[in-house]
Amino acid sequence: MTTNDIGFETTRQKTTSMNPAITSIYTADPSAHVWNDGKIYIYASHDMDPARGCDLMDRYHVFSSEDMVHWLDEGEILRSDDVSWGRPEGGFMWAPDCAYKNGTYYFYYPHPSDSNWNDSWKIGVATSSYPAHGFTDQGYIKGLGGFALIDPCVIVDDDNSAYIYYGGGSVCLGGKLNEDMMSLENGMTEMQGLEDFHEAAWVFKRNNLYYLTYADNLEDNNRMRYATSENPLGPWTYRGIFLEPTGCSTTHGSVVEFKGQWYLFYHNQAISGEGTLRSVCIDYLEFDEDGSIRPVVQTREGVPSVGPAPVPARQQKVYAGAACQVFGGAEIRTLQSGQTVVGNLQSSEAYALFKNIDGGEGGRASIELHYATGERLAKLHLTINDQDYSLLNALSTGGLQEFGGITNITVPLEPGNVNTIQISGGHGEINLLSLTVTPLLD
Ligand code: FUB
Repeated sequence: MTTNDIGFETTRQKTTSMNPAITSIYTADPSAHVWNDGKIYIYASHDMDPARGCDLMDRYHVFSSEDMVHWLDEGEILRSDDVSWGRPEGGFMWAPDCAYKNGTYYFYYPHPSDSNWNDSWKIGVATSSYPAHGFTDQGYIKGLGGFALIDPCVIVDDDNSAYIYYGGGSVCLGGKLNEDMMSLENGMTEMQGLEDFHEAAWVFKRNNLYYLTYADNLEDNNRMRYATSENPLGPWTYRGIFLEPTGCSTTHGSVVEFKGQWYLFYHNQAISGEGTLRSVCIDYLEFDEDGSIRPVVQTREGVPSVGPAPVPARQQKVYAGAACQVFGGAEIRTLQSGQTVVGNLQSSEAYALFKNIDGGEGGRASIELHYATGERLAKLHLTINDQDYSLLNALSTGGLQEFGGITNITVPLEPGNVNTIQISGGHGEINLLSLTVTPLLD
C-alpha cells in the first residue's frame, strides 16, 4: 500500500476505502444502493473541475463496488445536453437518486427547466434496464417542483410501493408514486416533525422503522439530522444530529446496508479545499438498541474490505515511452530505474498522444493512468477522440519516482484499434508511466 503525504492511498492494493473514497474526479451528494447483482452502486453529483460554482455541475457518473474498497467508475450516464426540457444554458445537474422496480432502473435528478433556475426546478427521470449505463431521459414528474425544490430520494418499500421525497429551502415533501414511477398517486404533502430541515432528504427502512435523514441549516457548516416514523410519509419523530460538519458548507448523505454492515455515504472537500469541488466519503453507521443512530466518526481510513478485489476480464496496458508521441515540450525520459516515462508535463501545451488504442468491440472502457508526482494535487487533462474529459486528479505519490499513482475515468471508445488518447499537462509536475484500457462488459 502506498499512502501519499496527505494520507490518500493511491494504489490499487487498497485495504480500506480511504476518505475520500473517490478521488479521480470530484463527486458529491452520494446516493448508494445495493442491487440484485450483489454490488453496491453510488449515484453521485459531479462537480466539474475547474471550480466555479454549483451551476457547472453536470455529467452524472455512477460508481460500483463489490468490496467497498475498490470503486469502479462506470462512466457518465446523463448530462444536461440530453435533457430536452432543461434550461437552455445546461449545468445544474444536482443531487440525484436511483430506484429499481420491475426490471427497470429509474434515475431521478433535479434540474431547472428555465434560465431563472431557482424558481424552475423539476425532477427529471431517466430509465434503463441496467444499473449503470443505457439511461434515457423520459421527461419530468408533472406537478412537482418550483422554488428550491431539489434533491429527490425514492424508496421502494417491501410491498413494492414507491415513495418520493424532495425538498430545499426548509421544506421537505413526500408522496406515493404510481406504478409508472413517474406520476403521483395523491400529490405531495409536507413532512411533519422534522427539525431544522434544509435539504438532502434520504429515506431508508430498518427493522420496520422508516428513517428520514437530511441536512440542517447550520450556516456554512451543515450537519446531518434524522427523524423516524412507522409510516413512510410520517408524521416523523425528530431524533437528533448524527453527522457533524465535514468542513464543507454543504452536507448530503445516504445510508445503506451492504453485506450485513450499515454505512454512511457523504461528501467533504478534503482534496480540493473548495466547496464546489467535493469528494465522496464512506464511514460506518451504527445503531443503538432503540434504533437511534450513533454519531458517525469521520475517518481518513474509510471502511475495510468486505470481499475480494475484482479482477478485470481483459486489459490493454500501454507504456508511455514505446507507445506515444510527445508535443509542446513534453519529453520521453528514461529514469535511473530503467522506466521510460513522459515527463515535463508542466505546461498546458505539453501533451502525450497515444494512437491506435484498441476499444475492443466498442462501448465503455475504463482508462487508468499510472503516474508519479511529488505535488500535493497535480492534474492531467484528458481528451479522447477529440472529446474533452477535462481534469483528472493525480494525487501525490510521494515523489516523481514513486509510481504508485492511478487516476481513472470510464469513457466511450470506438470499436477496434482506432482510438486516440491525449493527455495534457499544465497542472503540476508529473511523470506518466502507462495507461491501461479495460473494456467494461455489460
Ligand atoms: O450539490 C448541489 C446541492 O448542494 C445539492 O443538491 C444539495 O443537497 C447540496 O449538496
